[in-house]
Amino acid sequence: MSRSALDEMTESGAFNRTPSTFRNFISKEKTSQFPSEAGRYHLYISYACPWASRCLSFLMLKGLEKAISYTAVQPIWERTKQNDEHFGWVFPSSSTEEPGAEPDPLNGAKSIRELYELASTNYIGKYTVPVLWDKKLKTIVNNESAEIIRMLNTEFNDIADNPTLDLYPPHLQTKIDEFNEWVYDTINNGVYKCGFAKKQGPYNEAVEKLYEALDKCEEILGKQRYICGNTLTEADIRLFVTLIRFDEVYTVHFKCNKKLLREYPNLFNYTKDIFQIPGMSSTVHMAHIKQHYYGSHPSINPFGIIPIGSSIDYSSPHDRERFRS
Ligand SMILES: N[C@@H](CCC(=O)N[C@@H](CS)C(=O)NCC(=O)O)C(=O)O
Repeated sequence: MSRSALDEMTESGAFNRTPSTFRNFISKEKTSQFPSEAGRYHLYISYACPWASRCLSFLMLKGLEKAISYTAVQPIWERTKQNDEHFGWVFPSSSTEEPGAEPDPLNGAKSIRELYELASTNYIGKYTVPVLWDKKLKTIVNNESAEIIRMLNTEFNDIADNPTLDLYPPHLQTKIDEFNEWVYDTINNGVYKCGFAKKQGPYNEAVEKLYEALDKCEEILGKQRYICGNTLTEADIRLFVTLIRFDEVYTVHFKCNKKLLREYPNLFNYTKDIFQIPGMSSTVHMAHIKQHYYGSHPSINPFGIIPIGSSIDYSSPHDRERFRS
């Protein structure tokens, strides 16, 4: 079993992500094991992690900040125990140590690994974020972001400030699912396949598919404001979390350098458009993003140097209002 994403390799040197293990669902049904009560659940995230960031985006967009608390870990992986070699997400010892990161307010855990060990005594697998934690049963409800965002979208509407926003509306579900599957493989996970490849062949294959997919998105976004039409959906948030990291990190760290995001007019303006939706900018912590990737993968960046980057201002004007939404 892999202890970290950097070990998830096939024999041929390709990156192969393993599935998440805690897969329970929160439900608006009062009798369910995990009912959607205000104040009961906590989301552990890293601002660096695209998968965790999509959960935080849903929490913000749905107006659930008062109902579901959250804590961000330190951006750079550290040793999680003195007596073994595992490196992973850790909490700071005080809230002043690293702006944005906070100590664990619930369990006083030192690492995300400790939370997994509290939830299950025989857990073997990766200690990933996001973690959706139940304060009442003191356990992990779910650690799969694709499922967490679905729960946040529908199950908390009684206590959400923005209950009418539906990012997975019934009439678009098939389209969103199809799009997600393709974007996950080629773009969201595609950049990781480029970056973590240990052989030229798997890198070549991943990078070719990645740019084919970006070109296709660029074309779609030349005709409509969002990726599934003129309404914002889950598919946009899932795409956004990768795009916002592209020029600052993936281009250099993961060798996705055929073209920058800002060389794609539609994709670039679209990324700004989504960044400017109220609540979204607070989900993007570029300092954490850069520190994490450049500082946590010594086999890719042995000296941990953070390249200067271009400090793009995603809050600058965009041209997406030309489409009716
Ligand atoms: N399937 C998970 C993937 C989450 C994931 O891979 N998170 C990464 C950070 S971007 C992580 O925590 N990795 C820890 C490790 O590899 O040890 C989800 O989407 O929720």
